[in-house]
Amino acid sequence: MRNRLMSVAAALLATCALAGVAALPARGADNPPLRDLANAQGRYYGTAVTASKLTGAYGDVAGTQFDSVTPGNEMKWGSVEPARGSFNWAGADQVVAFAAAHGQKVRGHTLVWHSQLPSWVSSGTWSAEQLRTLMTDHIATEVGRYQGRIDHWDVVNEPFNEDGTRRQSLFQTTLGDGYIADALRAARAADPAAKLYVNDYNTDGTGAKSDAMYRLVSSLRAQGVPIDGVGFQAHLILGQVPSTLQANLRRFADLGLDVALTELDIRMPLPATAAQLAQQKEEYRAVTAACVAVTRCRGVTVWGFTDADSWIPDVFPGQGAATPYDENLRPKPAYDGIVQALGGTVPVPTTSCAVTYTVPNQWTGGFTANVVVKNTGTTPVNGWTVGWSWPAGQRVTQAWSTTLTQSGSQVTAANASYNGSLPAGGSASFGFNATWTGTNTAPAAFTLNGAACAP
Ligand code: 9MR
Repeated sequence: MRNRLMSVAAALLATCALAGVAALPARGADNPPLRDLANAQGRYYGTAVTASKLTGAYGDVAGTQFDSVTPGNEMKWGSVEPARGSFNWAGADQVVAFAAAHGQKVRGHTLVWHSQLPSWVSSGTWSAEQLRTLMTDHIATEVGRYQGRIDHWDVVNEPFNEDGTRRQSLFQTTLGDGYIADALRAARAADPAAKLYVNDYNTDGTGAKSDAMYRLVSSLRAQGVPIDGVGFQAHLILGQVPSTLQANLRRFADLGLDVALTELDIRMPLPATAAQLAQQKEEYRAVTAACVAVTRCRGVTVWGFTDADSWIPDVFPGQGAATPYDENLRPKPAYDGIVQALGGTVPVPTTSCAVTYTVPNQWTGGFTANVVVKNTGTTPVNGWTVGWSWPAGQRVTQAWSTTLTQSGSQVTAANASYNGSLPAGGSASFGFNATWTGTNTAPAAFTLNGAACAP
């Protein structure tokens, strides 16, 4: 049944005085720091740090935004005992003192690892008994030194190959499978309060390597070996975040173990484009949200918070931009993604526009709408998309003077070839037919080129 001509069923005029996004507060400026947002979710948010940089702006961000720090290199065996019996604790001490001064947890990283060993260990010739004693003495010395001051220890790092077999490290080849249990027992003896983890990369989603970790920690638990948690490094690639991440964390948590994302970064080819950084935001959001969704996920650590202090460009030439802050310590879109996953809100960019949405015709099950978008700013807009969300299940069936796409309730109308330019004060119109049921409530707000039309 065709019914009345509706005058202006809904007219929305939104204007704002200032063009573009320049009037917004800087990203992150008006939010609580990540650590507060994370704490409200019962999580920590941490970062790897470089001890020698913990002053000035770098130190400010590290100390205010994060409530856990991991020394990127300073606690590795090669750093703390470069020559046998000759110790250098300066960097490790600095990180632990920084954490104490800023009310932060510390992830101790890492005690037993095939890499960054001092050459006197890696190139020595050892019997099993000799190496086991060296390993357990090393653990006793380092864990003992910081007893009571380290919350989580990555006791064993990267024990697996990609196919789930054991990595043929010095420890594995000399001591056999049992070295992991021995290391965990030595760590427990040296600091009974610290949470003891096994940590690896490419175990973030399900697969052969993750299954191997699952079997390992299940069997350690069954044997009563002291293990508290599993660390998932999460060195990820843009566009390749494992879809099974959350389910994978959950299956480990279901063993009665803590889990944590311990070295998160998301790398991309350089130079980074706005579209890549926007995708990275969504991926940081999703990864952080996976930890929030799993009760026993204790927290997330990013592997360096700034692109200026990331290992990626050195190891993957031509790639980078992997962290939530740029090289000048400005928060990137990824930062907003983390904020959103932790339940915070991010400022919505606004632009100078007015959108009028009228419904001249409505009948049972259908309606016609006209939309006029006006550039109320002082800068010409060349090429536009107008976006809105429909609150009541409406669906477009046909459109004119625009290319219109709908995904769920989300509608995006792009300019046609002939109406794409909006000079200052200029406008364009388009229209469509759509279906409706229940109520035909008009959209509450519109965007122009992704930014809200706001007064
Ligand atoms: O960030 C660390 C970098 O500065 C070192 O050069 C590198 C040497 O291997 O180790 C980096 O940290 C690694 C971490 O200790 C274990 N997981 C992989 C990390 C990136 O290589």
